[in-house]
Amino acid sequence: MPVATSKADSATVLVIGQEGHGKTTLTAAVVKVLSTKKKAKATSESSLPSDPRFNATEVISDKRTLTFIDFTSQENYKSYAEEARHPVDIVLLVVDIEAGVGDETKSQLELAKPFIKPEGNIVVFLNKLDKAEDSDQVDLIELSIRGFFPSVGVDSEKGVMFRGSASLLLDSNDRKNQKPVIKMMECLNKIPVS
Ligand SMILES: Nc1nc2c(ncn2[C@@H]2O[C@H](COP(=O)(O)OP(=O)(O)OP(=O)(O)O)[C@@H](O)[C@H]2O)c(=O)[nH]1
Ligand SMILES: [Mg+2]
Repeated sequence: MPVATSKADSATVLVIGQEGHGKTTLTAAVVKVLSTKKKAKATSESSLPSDPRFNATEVISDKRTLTFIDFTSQENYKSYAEEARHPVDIVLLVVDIEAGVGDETKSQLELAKPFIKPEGNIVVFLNKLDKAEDSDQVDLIELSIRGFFPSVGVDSEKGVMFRGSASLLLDSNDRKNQKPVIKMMECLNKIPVS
């Protein structure tokens, strides 16, 4: 399998979001989807220095090596973000659409401000779609998240949003559940890194 080797071919993905919104489940869903593809492999070993504040999952494909950083607690995310000296290429915000968004979602994004680029290296996964009442509800949540973007220096129309259910993907092999995560991975493989 050809493996990405140059700097431009690797990207660190900071997985953020409120407690219980599905960050760890989504990371596991990514690993599940890619393990079924011959051109990718996932490993819990990463090139990042080991840090007890997060678990790093490296997803290696012929497109790019993506390292997902999944914090073990909100306090650990806060302390990591406040140091603001870590190489982060993409910010992945996970939002539970049943719980919705509020000031806490805004604070999550504001903590990530040192890593957010005006070009829009933000990707949002609107999770727990199985619990959505209807698509209008999800549209509203998407709009409110976009409303927070200017406070972190990004135009509200930038950033890419996906809608899906990480736990449904983990619990079944229905390809319909995999689609949003596959699309999100395609997006993460294309966002420019410097
Ligand atoms: N219904 C439903 N439940 C989900 C989905 N994704 C995750 N969950 C559940 O939500 C709960 C929290 O998921 P986690 O992945 O642990 O959330 P987290 O953001 O990593 O939580 P912390 O690390 O504690 O902040 C678990 O019980 C998951 O099974 C989903 O798409 N639908
Ligand atoms: Mg977690």
